[in-house]
Amino acid sequence: MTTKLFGEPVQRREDPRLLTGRGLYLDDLAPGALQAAFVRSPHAHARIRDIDVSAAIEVDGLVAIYTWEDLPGALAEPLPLLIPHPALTHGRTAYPLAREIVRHVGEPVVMVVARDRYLAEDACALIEVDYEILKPVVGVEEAAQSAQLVHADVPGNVGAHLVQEVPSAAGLGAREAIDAAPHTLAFRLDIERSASMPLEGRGVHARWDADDRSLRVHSSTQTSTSVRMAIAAKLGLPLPKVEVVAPDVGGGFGVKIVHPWPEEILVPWAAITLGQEVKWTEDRREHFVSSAHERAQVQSVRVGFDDEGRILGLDVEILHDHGAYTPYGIIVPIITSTQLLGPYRIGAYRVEFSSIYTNTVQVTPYRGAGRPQAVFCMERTMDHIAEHLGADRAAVRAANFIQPDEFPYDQGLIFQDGRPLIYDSGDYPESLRLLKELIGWDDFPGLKARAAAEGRAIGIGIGCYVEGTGVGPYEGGHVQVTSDGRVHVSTGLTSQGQGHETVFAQIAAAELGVPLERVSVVTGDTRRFGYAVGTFASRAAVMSGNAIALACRKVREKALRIAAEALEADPRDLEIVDGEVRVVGAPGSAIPLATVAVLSNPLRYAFDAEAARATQFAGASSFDRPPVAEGEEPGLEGRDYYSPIRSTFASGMHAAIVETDPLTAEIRILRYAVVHDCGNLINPMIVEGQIHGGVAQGVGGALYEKMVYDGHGQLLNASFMDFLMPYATEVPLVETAHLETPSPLNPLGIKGAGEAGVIPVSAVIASAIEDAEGIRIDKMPISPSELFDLRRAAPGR
Ligand code: MCN
Repeated sequence: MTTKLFGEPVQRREDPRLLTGRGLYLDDLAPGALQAAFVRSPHAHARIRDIDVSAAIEVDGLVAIYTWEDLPGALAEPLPLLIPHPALTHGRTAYPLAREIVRHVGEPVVMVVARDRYLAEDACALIEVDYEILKPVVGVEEAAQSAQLVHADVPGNVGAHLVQEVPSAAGLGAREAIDAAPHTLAFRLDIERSASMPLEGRGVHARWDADDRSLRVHSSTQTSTSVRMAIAAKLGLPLPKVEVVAPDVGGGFGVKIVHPWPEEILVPWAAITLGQEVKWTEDRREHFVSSAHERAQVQSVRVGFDDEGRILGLDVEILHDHGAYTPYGIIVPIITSTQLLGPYRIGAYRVEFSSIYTNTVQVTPYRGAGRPQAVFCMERTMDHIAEHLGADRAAVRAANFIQPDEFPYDQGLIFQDGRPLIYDSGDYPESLRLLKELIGWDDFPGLKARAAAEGRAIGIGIGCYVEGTGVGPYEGGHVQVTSDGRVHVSTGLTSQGQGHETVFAQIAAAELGVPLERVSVVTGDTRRFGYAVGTFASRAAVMSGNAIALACRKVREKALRIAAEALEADPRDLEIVDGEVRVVGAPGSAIPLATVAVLSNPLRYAFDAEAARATQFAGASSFDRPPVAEGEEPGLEGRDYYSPIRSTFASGMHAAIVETDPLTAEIRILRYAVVHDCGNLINPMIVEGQIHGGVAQGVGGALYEKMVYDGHGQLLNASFMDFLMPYATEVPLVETAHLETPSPLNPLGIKGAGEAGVIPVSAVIASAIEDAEGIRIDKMPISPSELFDLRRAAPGR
């Protein structure tokens, strides 16, 4: 690296555009397009007997009505199951429009296209669907025991069942190790159902070019290349004839990785069929009942430990509520079950999960993806052990830590990518030291006693986690220097607010030795970069960051080769500084990168008079240009891919101080501290922003956000009037410290950061409330009224 840009808190260059209303989101596009709307099931489980559209077709401005019967070829088949797994013996996905049976409230049944959304909604309201109501199955424990089936051919509603077991060094199974341990505990931990709530919902717009027979799609997606492949496959189009662009995306948080969403293939199909532009923008109610939820797990723990709190055996059984379908496989419970061990060396471990269908909205990854549940499980276990032993909660954790000299550390499990789960680097004791210092852990008992003397109840909580980030299989980067000296970077993955325009420019500017202002970045546009996986699993920095760095290194080498010839120097004696290739130690001997770009492409002399004069080609015909050197390609550009051998493991520790109101049981977070390690930081300010945003989401998950279903499968709080989220007033100031243990697995030494903030928050807040109240908190989120009830039920209160 030649400049200091890497690691600097550079201001986000996308912010002036996004914060002054100049962002271009899906609904800003094509205002004149036809609009789609959907009739969605009002029942959680029903058979469709008949669909009567006779009244709807009278609506003035109606263009088309489609049901499943109208869908051709592959479009009429169930949506793809994106991540199959051998344990998912009964994976099921929905049809784009319901075929005969609906399995949750909100499932799309009819698509209507009209001149505008109002008319489309009017027509939807006039469509009569005759349903035979079937008994729904709601609640994961009920579904696991019910004779009533969500899918008639899935016995016991069990989609998947998986057991992983790692015996102790002495060969004891987890259950044997627990039985032989000096202390044992058993308890149950629940996390309720929640969901990502990006400001902008899903949305898609499609335009068919009948002359070129090509399709241009905009989608508010986290995976534009995969959406493109799905559309091409489902609509039978050649891949090069389909382009997908993610415009500015107003948040995704996981829900926009599912692909294709039914609307993402139905709207393009309607655009082709009608020969007109068609658009659909999700409304908030649709987001609640027709996208995806997460969390929703019941976890039963048995643990055996010694007098120091070291865990000798851990046995966890998980009931995972999958909702009605499994489009994203069983990635959530797999992540919970494999990431549960956190920063700890556990004697023997056994985890078993069953993934259960219910007549509710499907469950797919939401920021953190199974890890908040895992951390809640492990960190509550640590607290229970500490309480049992009368030990300090931080000390119990420290007694179990993997030590810095033990990396790479093999947890003996198979990770979500099918590879062994091996931690690459970290320093957990140092993280804990930093955290204790930051929050004032050792001074807290004094603070608590003083508060108690004033009649105030305060408590401190702690939570640690390890997070697999930067999962493969690959990501790519393309870098081009043009003859004006500008650097154009593109990568196929998309951005939803993470600041990629800034960080990828920082990487390119640092690698190429050019000023940051000269670098522009394009993401999520299949016209610019066709091969990509997408933005999820905190992978963009590791994957595209390294791919872009590798592409820059190719470009740099080429620039040095070309400049060496022009400067009559050895490439090894050259450096690039401030956009100039210089002979080291002889600053007068230099050539701008812009000129190197001209030299790289003989035809450029025709368009760059100065370069032509300087190189004696002024006035020469286009055939008189010098040849491209053997083995080179014209142009100063390069493309490279990064494909990791396995995931990197970021880590962190959070602590919070809360106060609970003695009368109203209101819970206030007084302080929140984070120590975070995502390897080398590209931009510490952006990482802090990501962490703060994650903590805010975590506070929502800990204290406010839960989906409330009734026994009929109706979501009772499907609006922002009833689904509580924290405002800025409820989110504490987050005090952050960074630790940088570089990953040895990738050239930039990076680990991911995008989900970290949300992961331990429920565990930390539960720990702090428990400390303040002396009452067990084994279920999250917790509201004041629930805390009030717990107080009343607590013995002696
Ligand atoms: N970064 C860095 N140095 C590191 C690691 C990361 O400077 N060592 C920077 C990255 O360059 C990037 C940001 O931090 O700008 C997050 O990087 P990364 O961890 O790679 O995460 P992704 O970019 O892949 O983003 C995905 C992640 C996930 S999985 C969810 S969910 C999520 C999140 O990011 N959704 C978000 N953050 C979000 N932020 C916003 N505003 N909106 C969302 O929908």
